Amino acid sequence: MALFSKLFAKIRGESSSGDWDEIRQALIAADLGATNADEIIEIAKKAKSDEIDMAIIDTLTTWLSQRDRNLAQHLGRTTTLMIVGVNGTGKTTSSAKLVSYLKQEGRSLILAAADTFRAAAVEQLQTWGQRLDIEVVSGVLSADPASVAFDAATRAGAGEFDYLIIDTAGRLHTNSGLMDELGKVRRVVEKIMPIDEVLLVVDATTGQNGIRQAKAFIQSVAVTGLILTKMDGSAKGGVALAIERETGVPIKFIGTGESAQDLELFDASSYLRGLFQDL
Ligand SMILES: Nc1nc2c(ncn2[C@@H]2O[C@H](COP(=O)(O)OP(=O)(O)O)[C@@H](O)[C@H]2O)c(=O)[nH]1
Ligand SMILES: [Mg+2]
Repeated sequence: MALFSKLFAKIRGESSSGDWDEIRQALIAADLGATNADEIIEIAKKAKSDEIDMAIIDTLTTWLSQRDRNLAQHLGRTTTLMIVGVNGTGKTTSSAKLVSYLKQEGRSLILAAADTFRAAAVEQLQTWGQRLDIEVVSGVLSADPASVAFDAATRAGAGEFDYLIIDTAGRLHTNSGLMDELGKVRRVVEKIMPIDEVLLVVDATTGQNGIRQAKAFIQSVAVTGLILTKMDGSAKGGVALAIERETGVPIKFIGTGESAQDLELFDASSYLRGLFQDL
């Protein structure tokens, strides 16, 4: 990512080309956001030349979420994860990736296909279920998503599964009817068992727009963590910093491709180090 390499080249006098404005543009182009880019440049200008790296790292560290990045895990009962977000961000794929990740950790799982709006959505999750050898609870087309989630929770509770993952339909935060529906799914499941995580899936390639969506989403749903997808398609490392600063919600995983293995735990310190590589 080397987001800050250009900045350091200038600060160290290694680059004659490029003025502050050019550096600012580079930071903004990396999806850091204009305000954040300006703050970084102010810090760089003010710090002593041999202390600039540390000054910037200190600041960036305070921008990252301080909340727990570990995925919830409850021994002795099923841990339930609800996957939410805007259409096409990668919710269904991320659900499958979480299955793959948790299976490798030795956990037993069950999936709920609570995106009942499109037949293709249910089929997509069922195909993943077959590939990963995991039971998928689904309803008829246009079934009430809450009833599918309820059935899945009932099944999970009876079957001693470690995890239940509920994949939901894409929705815009501006559609209050659909946002209310998420609340209903939650209430119905919680008649049987608590929902331990609400994971919001955000497409990293949508940059500042994705951040705006996330902010609005987080205001109406109690999101506990983020999955930042399509990081393979985005060389713009700034979005992870910007989204955590804006929302305070920790990124728990990043998606790095379309296959079930393309999921990584978000490691904040190696992410920060990556921004400073290739100097
Ligand atoms: N390159 C890449 N593609 C992804 C990633 N996650 C999801 N996708 C693709 O994004 C598209 C939408 O994914 P899907 O899971 O159906 O999104 P949903 O509508 O939120 O359920 C599909 O073509 C996925 O293969 C990722 O991390 N990297
Ligand atoms: Mg989907």
